[in-house]
Amino acid sequence: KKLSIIGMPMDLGQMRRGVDMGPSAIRYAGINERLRVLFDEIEDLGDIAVGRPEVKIDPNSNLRNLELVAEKNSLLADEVDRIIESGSFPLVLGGDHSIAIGTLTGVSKHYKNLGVIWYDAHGDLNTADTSPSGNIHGMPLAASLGLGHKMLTQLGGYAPKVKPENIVIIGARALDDGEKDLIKELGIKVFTMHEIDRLGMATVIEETVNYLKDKTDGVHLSLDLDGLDPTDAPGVGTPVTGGISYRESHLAMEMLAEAKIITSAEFVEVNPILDEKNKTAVAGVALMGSLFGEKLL
Ligand code: DIR
Ligand code: MN
Ligand code: MN
Ligand code: MN
Repeated sequence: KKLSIIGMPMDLGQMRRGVDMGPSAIRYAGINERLRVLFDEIEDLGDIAVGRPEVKIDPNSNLRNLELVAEKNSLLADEVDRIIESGSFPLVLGGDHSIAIGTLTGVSKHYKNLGVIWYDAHGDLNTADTSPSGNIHGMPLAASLGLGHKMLTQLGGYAPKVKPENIVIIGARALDDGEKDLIKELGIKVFTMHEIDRLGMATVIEETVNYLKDKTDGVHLSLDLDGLDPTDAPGVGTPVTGGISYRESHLAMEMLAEAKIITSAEFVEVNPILDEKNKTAVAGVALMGSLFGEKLL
C-alpha cells in the first residue's frame, strides 16, 4: 500500500497567524521516517500553493476570507481526488480546519456512503448565521453536510459530501448554540468528553466502528489537534481544557488501525508559533504512527 502526504498551509479560516506553518512543523517532527516503515511506498507531494497575502484578514465578515478559502480548497480537492484515483491513501496536513472542506470534496467523489470521524473539541457545524466568530474553520462539517454558503457547500459542483447518519464526532466539549440545535435536529452521533470519561475510549471507538462499518464504503478521519487536551497539544489556536489525553488518543488510533476502516485522513490546526518545542506536531506524528499500524512488539 501507498501513502501520499499533502500539505495545506492554510490560515485563512481563522484569525491567528502561524497555523499555515503546520505542515512544516509536522514534517520537521519526522513524519517521513516514522511512516515510511509502515507502507510499501510513501510520497510527499509538498504543499498546495495557498499563498499568504499579508493584508487578508477581513475583520467584519461573518464568512472571513470566503473567496480565498473556497478557491484554495478547490485546489486541495483536486489533489486529493488525484491521489485516491492513483490508488494511494491521502494524508492531508493542515492548516486550519477549513481545509476539511477541500479534503472532503476530493474524498467524497469516490464513496457513495462516506463515513466521517470528527476528532475535535468543537463541532465545526456553524454557518454564517450561527457562527459567533465568522471563522470558516468553525464551519467545515456543516459545509460538508450541504449547510451554509454555496461557495463552500457547492465545492466540486455537488452537495452534500456526507450524510448526517455517517458522522461521528469524538471529543466535543465546546459547542455553540446553533451547533447543539443542529446535532439534535440531524441526530448526529457525538461522543462528548462525558461519554469518553464514562465509557472509556475503548468502548467509544468500538461503538464508533460498529456504528459506521456496515453503512459506509470508506471512512475519513478528520483529526483536529485541539481534540487533545492542551497539556498534550498546546500548539493550537483554540485550546479547550479538559480534553482527550495523549494515551487515549493513541488507543483510539490503534483501534481504528485494527478495524481497518480508515480510507483517508487529515491532521489539522497545528500552530508551531503557539506550541512548546513542537510538541503538538510530534504528538500528531506519533498518532499517525498508531493510525497506520505501528506496534511496539
Ligand atoms: C467556534 C470555534 N466554534 C467557531 N471553532 C473551532 O469559531 O465557530 N473549531 N475552533 O475547531
Ligand atoms: Mn476521481
Ligand atoms: Mn476543528
Ligand atoms: Mn477544534
